[in-house]
Amino acid sequence: MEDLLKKLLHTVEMGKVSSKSSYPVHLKGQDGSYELTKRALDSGLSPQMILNKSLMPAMERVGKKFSERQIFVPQMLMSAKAMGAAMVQLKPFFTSGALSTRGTFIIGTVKGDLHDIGKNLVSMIVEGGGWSIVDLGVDVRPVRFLEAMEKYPGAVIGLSALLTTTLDSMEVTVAEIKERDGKRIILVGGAPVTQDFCNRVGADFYSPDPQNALNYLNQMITPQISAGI
Ligand code: B1M
Repeated sequence: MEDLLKKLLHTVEMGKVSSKSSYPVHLKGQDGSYELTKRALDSGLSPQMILNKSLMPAMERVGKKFSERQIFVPQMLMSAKAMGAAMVQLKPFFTSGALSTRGTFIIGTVKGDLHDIGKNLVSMIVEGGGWSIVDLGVDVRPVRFLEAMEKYPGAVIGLSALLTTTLDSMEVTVAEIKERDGKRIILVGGAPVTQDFCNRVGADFYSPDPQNALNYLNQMITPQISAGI
């Protein structure tokens, strides 16, 4: 089991998507993250363990190597693709429990930011917790959040950002949403986001990870459920 998790970590770090992909050359013909994740699930490893022991550490390593200029954007992109292929296998495990809709969650990565792996994880886990997801994608201009909030009254809005430079964009988005509807609940997250930032820009909740985001959403509706609303 331990070997399989290590192999998957290495495979994502190297950017090997599936057995058919020819990149990277030294792993040609071998299984990619798509097959290895399936094998890990088939052998009884939990999706959470696969995320914690292989996929997230792989992204950490990729980020570190990028900072140290050992790799460049194309390699980082291939690792992201390998991570995405692994997430395709994990998705049914996170989302299959959703029988009822507790509410609607609009989520997107803010303008200028193309990172979507964290956002997709949050979507999967919140969806698995029984929420309907409206995923606006990446590089989302504030006006698109405003359009979505008109279309889904009462929906909670989630903003993701991975770049320190797009924190400004998140701040503008929060301001525009609050200007349109001061009561609209906004949840913010992503690596450079902090509780201080959340407080400063006037968002309602900061979550460092998907599970906290789901807990917050669920505790928000609990009083309504217990009041029979
Ligand atoms: Co980018 N990148 N990248 N990148 N990239 C980082 C973020 C970076 C830290 C790498 C580094 O230098 N060490 C760095 C940012 C530095 C900074 O701003 N401080 C960086 C940079 C510089 C860049 C470019 C500028 C590089 C360039 O072009 N020169 C460029 C920017 C493009 C753009 O967005 N405009 C760029 C591009 C890319 C790729 C496209 C190649 C690719 C993204 C592909 C994709 O997402 N489809 C990529 C990748 C893969 C990374 C790293 C390696 C991995 C990111 C990731 O997916 N992590 C990243 C380094 C790192 O994170 N260690 C890096 C795994 C993911 C599960 O974690 O997204 O943090 P994360 O999400 C977490 C939490 O943050 C939280 O939950 C998730 C699960 O725990 N969370 C939320 C996230 N959103 C949330 C929302 C919530 C709640 C919680 O509520 C709404």
